[in-house]
Amino acid sequence: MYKLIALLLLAFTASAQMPIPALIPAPQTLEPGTGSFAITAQTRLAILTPVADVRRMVMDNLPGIPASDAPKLTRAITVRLAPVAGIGPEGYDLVITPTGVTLTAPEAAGLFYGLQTMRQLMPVAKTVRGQSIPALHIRDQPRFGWRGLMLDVSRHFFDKQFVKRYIDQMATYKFNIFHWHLSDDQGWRIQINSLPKLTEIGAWRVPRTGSWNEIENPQPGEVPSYGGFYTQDDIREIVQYAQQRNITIVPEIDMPGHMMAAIAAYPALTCGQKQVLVPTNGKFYKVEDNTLNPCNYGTYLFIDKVLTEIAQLFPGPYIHIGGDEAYKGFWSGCEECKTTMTVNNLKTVEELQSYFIRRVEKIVQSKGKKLIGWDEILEGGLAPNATVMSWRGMKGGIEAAKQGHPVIMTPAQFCYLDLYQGEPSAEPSTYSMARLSTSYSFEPVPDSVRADLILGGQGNLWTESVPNNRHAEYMTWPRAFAIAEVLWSPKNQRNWPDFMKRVEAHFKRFDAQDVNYALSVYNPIV
Ligand code: TNX
Repeated sequence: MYKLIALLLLAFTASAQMPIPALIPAPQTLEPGTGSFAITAQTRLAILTPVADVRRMVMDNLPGIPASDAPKLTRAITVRLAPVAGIGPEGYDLVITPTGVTLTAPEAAGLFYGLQTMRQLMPVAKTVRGQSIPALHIRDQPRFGWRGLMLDVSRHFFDKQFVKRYIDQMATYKFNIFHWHLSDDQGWRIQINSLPKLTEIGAWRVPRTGSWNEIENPQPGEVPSYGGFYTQDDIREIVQYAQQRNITIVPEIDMPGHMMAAIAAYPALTCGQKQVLVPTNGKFYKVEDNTLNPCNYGTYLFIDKVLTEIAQLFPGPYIHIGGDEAYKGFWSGCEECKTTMTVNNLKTVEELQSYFIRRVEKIVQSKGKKLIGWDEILEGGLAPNATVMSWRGMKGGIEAAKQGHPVIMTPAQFCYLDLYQGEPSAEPSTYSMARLSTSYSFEPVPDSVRADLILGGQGNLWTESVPNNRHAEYMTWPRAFAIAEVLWSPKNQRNWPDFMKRVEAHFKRFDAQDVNYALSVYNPIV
């Protein structure tokens, strides 16, 4: 009798409709099935590809389930590399029934994302075995090929372990670009063997009080007390770590402005050749001290050396050269620049900046890479093959697309992760506002431009006021959930109330993983 009841109960749970799972980003299509698939000690992985890297990737993402090459497996999780009609390289098809799971994708990237979806279907637990996943059929692929997050490691340094953890979180939410802002005024963070002072001097700063004058005149006995950098071995390790998670790293070396750390190490890079120190965050420093001299051959030799090593370290196709907020006014008072402008018939400092970026583009291309810059590189004329990252709203991106250039949309009001996300008096100090609901309403493709030129978008975490790991996570999540969904899921499926329910479920996952996030979404603006 009891056996019969138990059997009936089992049959009932197996056939009951499970709730629609809280997936972020939402998949392209999801048809709920009946019942669920239980992962038991008997479950085996049938990986139908001989490619060793792919087999390892599958096993890493479903740890504890043994792979088997036995020809007839029952109740198996079958993973196949095979074409699926209508599904591109990052897409996948996932069928879950009570008797088996089949994940099919045309490429390893799609399998990886199918596995991320499977992991999200499981409540967070240390082991995969023992979990049940709901029966369903998902066909999924991203809306955009560029789904990025940017981390500024100059204004505050984030170590290798943190960067890997950040990359893990990104991969879970199907981001595929990690834009690594490796240099800025407040610190140079990547070892360059041919220019050792960049990290011996440029990676370290002395906290100061007072005005910029004191920064120019160091006091004897002061020692650097804040800083850090990645060795080239660290970089190679992180590049490989990201590659295993379908994440391409886009390194950024910001020039000609935002260069004070490099200038502190090599003062000859500026017109005045003045000795400066690596500045601290929030302290006054003269911006004209942070700008390279675009009119001296030595500057281009320096850039060539840096980009030679950058190109060797990062296998991805792009190098980001910054280009934002350069203090160009200073150049018109520089004797060398007066000559350069006359000889090259450059009428304005904007044209001089464009001359600089064009020369840098030639260097980037000589290393086999493509140039990306912030939207200021439009001023004075775009370099011929540049990709533009639009941050001052969408207008720079629209203008670049009209000129036929590829664009990444990252307008500050939707995509900046360093801004307030709730009532400022209840939040860590920063400036301006980007609510979760605002980030969720971001639409990367404006009317009036060729949609194929909009590669995608990204969230940017600037860290002037983000001093540590927990704070970086707090600023990133949940806004990066919204950006992940904007960049992956179909536009017409966006649904704020449903998204908020799923955000709640993912907060619980983060609690279990000890990842920090902001609850400020509940915090009304007064
Ligand atoms: C502008 S966005 C900057 C950064 C700052 C950021 C602060 C951009 C290309 N430049 O240098 O960190 O604002 O939100």
